[in-house]
Amino acid sequence: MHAIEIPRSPQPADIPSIIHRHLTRGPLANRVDALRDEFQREQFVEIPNFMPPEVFDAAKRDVDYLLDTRGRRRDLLIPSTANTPRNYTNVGRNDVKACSLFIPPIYHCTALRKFLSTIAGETLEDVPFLPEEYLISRLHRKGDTHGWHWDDYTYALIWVFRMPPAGQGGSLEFVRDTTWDKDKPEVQPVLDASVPLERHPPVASAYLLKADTSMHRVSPLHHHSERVIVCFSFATEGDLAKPIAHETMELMYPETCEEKDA
Ligand SMILES: O=C(O)CCC(=O)C(=O)O
Ligand SMILES: [Fe+2]
Repeated sequence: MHAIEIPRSPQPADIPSIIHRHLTRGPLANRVDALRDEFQREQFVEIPNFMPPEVFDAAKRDVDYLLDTRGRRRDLLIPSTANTPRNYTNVGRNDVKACSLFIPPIYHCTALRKFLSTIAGETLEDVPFLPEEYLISRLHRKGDTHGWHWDDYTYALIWVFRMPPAGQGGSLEFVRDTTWDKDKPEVQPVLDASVPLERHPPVASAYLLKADTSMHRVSPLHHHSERVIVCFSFATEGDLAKPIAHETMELMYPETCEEKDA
């Protein structure tokens, strides 16, 4: 008789070694060149089974708990992105930092950074503005959307926890190689000149996007449903060398931007 191995919940302190093993010896290890090539071509790449199932499950418990206890509804138009809408519920970085056991160590995991930096072709750094490190977002009502915008920092990694079926909204749409003039944001001219690409990454995948030069949005939900993600932001050396203003964040998360580090 063989003993049955019961998978135990991971401990937060084990996260670096679990991720290191997953990325160097798991199914993603021999896909890194293909992921890099696709990212270099598309400025977007989907990473299937981003984490081992036990890490996904543990992080999902954190995410659901935080949305239940700390989620805040946002319904805003953002002037610096040509008044595009933000309609969703989210949890800001300080609440995630204070209450999530798993998301902060994933953000800071060296093995993950190395993996993503190989795909990006340059080193991914911590963002210097703490409110942008990571946050949770939940679109749930009919019409909920994260409207057209660019990100303040170069790279966004989005980890998908819940997703409506394809064709019902909640998809990423993006137009690569576009620039954000914060004083004169040209959203409509970009849409008039190009057809956005659409992607619908499945639950448990993540995607990496060149988010400062890809105008992007999450398409409005067709019906009441659930789309839950964690967004991690990363800077480049170039970002760190120039002043970056954070007007969108200051409108979206005034409480996180005013608080000191949690
Ligand atoms: O939810 C997504 O897929 C994208 C989120 C995003 O663009 C952002 O948080 O800046
Ligand atoms: Fe974004």
